[in-house]
Amino acid sequence: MHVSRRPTSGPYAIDLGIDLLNELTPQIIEELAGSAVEELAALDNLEALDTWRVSYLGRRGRLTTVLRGLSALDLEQRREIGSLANQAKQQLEEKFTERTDEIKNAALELSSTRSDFDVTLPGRPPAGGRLHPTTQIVREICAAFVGMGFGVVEGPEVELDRYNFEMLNIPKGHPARDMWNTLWIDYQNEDGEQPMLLRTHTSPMQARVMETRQPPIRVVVPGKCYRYEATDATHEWHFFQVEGLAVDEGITFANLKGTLYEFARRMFGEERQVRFRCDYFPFVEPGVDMSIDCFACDGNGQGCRICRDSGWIEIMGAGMVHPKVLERVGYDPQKYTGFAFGLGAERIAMLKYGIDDIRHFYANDIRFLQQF
Ligand code: FA5
Repeated sequence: MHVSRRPTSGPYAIDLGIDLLNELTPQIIEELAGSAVEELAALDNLEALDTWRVSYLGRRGRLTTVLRGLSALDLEQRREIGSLANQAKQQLEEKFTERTDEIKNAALELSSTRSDFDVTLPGRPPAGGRLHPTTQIVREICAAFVGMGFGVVEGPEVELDRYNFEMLNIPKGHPARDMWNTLWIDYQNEDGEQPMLLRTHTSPMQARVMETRQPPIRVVVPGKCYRYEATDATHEWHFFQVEGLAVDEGITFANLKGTLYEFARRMFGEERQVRFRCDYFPFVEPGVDMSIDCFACDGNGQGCRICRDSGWIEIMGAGMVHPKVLERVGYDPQKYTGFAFGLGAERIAMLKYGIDDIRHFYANDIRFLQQF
């Protein structure tokens, strides 16, 4: 007889208690299948059925082991025993499916005869998770700008004073620092300075992006910000902003207005009107705040809770990038100009969905969250 390269001891021989090369006969396969079918008929629950399946048909099951051992036999034996073993496998699989159905049906019949069990009741749907409303609105805002050719970048939440303030034309001791109530990181460098903080806005990414790229630049930066402030209906101590920055040759205030107007239409509808008013941020000149006409009262204002009778709702700060900011990152302000803007994501969601208190976002009340 042809002697195979396959081991005749090891897992194969141990599982079946025979030497596969010399003792595997058609009779052994018939006996194996016969005892498997007998065992199966005696089983009465799904757990036991699964154990049976693993022990005969599983990866290390007895019949699988026989099938694996076939390659050790010579051609003639392999043909004869192989065909028998495959038939046995098919038979066991069919019997297994039959017995599973029988047991399941029996369980169903039993339960339908019990008076406290109504088989016609609908099942309980599994509780599916979903994205937090802030995540949803941040993605929606970014998608609106991506549709206008902006890329998306992200930056660190623990930031350096240098980027949060100094590179943005706000040196140490400048009164404008009071516009951002800052949470400082409890760490001093060797000069006794406290240089790290939780970023108060996403504007530090303006400098970080410009330092590492050359114009043309068009990016939006979503991210979390932190401020040391008392909370109320429109203020959280942690919230999301989306920053925007565009720098190139020949960018004008008209580009800023056009881009933000288009954004307002994409977020709040085709009919929206926008209003720009002068505002002050040390890193832009001129600086503006942008409002949209109130969609709740259609801009007429009277008795409107959403816009507090004004007809307008402020949604962001913006402006033309200050020449000093461009200089600090090594750009020539004679050659390049740009615009920047920063909006509060939760405030946009509040306007869009009529949410009356920003504190709902992070109170973790499932009744609020599951509405989105
Ligand atoms: C800024 O943070 C500037 N960095 C925005 C900017 C960027 C101006 C680029 C010019 C150019 P301000 O502090 O106003 O500005 O915040 C911007 C937006 O963040 C606000 O309009 C508001 O929507 C949101 N925001 C500010 N503080 C809070 C707060 N405590 N809770 C929730 N949202 C806030």
